Amino acid sequence: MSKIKKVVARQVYDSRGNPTIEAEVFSNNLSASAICPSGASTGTFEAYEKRDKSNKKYLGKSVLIPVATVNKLISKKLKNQNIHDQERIDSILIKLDGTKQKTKLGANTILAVSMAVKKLSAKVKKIPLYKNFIVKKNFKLPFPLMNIINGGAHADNGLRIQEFMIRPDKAKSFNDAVRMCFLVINNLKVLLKKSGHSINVGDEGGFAPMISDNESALKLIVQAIKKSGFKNGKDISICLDVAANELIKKGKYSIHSKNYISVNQSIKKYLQLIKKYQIKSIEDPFGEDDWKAWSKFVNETKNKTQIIGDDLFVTNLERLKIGFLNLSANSILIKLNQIGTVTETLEVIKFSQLIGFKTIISHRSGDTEDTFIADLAVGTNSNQIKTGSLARSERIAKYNQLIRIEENLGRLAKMNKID
Ligand code: 2PG
Ligand code: MG
Repeated sequence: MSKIKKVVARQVYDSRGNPTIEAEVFSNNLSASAICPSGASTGTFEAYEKRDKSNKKYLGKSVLIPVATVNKLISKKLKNQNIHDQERIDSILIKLDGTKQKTKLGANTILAVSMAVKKLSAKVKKIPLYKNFIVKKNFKLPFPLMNIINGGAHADNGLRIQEFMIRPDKAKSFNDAVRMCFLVINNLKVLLKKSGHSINVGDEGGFAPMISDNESALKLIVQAIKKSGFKNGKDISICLDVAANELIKKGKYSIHSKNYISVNQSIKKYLQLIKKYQIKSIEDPFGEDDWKAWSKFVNETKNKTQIIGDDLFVTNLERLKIGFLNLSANSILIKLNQIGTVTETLEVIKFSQLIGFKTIISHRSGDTEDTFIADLAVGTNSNQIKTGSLARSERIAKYNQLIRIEENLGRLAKMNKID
């Protein structure tokens, strides 16, 4: 048995330049570290991200209290625990916190340790990280949901929808999937330049041109897909993350323009967009508490469009069960820091797959060089991964790791299935 010797934490920085926590777990002769990411469009029901609010030196954004919590408290509590007993270690962390949303220690504090434990366990076993989750054989590579235009809280261009993505449905391998997206992104760049738009990128590496209406963005993407020699809706599909939590006022939504309209009118407009632009997947089409609107929408799409709950489910089993009973969605976005431990994340993934919900592993808009989620996607046979554009190293790092995993699997490597 390999025992934990100590845990050390430090403050490092994320892709937005904000402080975040890195934990390093030590056994006798090995160590592994992990860094916690951070969101911008966060759901109310997410686990709590703890920062030193009163530390003016860091504008209240430092994580020196979480760092001290690991160094002084968590390290002692985890000493001599079996590095391979993730469930026990996570339950010690959960108990130590004792609150529903991990407000005492902070989900960021706990998660950095939890992920580092998983990584060290793989290192000790001398296996790649992706082989240390649920799947033991027949590993499948996820389809990338690649972000190509940023709006909403991830850019300052006034676009209502937060993420415009492409999914290379006809890709034969992960390498091929990235190549297909690479072509579309490069063609989109040319189109943007030609039409006088900026090619600057947003938080997740997608372009952030000064376009404020959704349909103009969609039209550009359709053109780029065509220019790349692909069929929209067949070879490559357009997918959206609306992040509608940011666009709600008194039960009405300003998704489709600055005007607030009813749920029914919003659904009608969605259905038109789905048809016109062959949209295959929509994440967070309505607010995090608007269960009825979600159910109505799923029903109206005849369950043919992938409807993903992000802020709705917040990787939380209780909320997922409500969504399942009400048929509010058919897929779930998985973000480790929404719930705070690896064990709880795996429980949610297992349950989702049991009830037939697709699992889509996701980065955060404030991410880091940590590639844990790439391995998690393969190690759970998750159908898709959402990890930004082919720009910004914190996003590319995940794609590159998936390319390495595909190579590591060799002839056994298979893509997941998009139906
Ligand atoms: C989302 C995520 C990631 P954030 O809404 O799905 O793309 O954004 O991390 O800002 O919540
Ligand atoms: Mg989202």
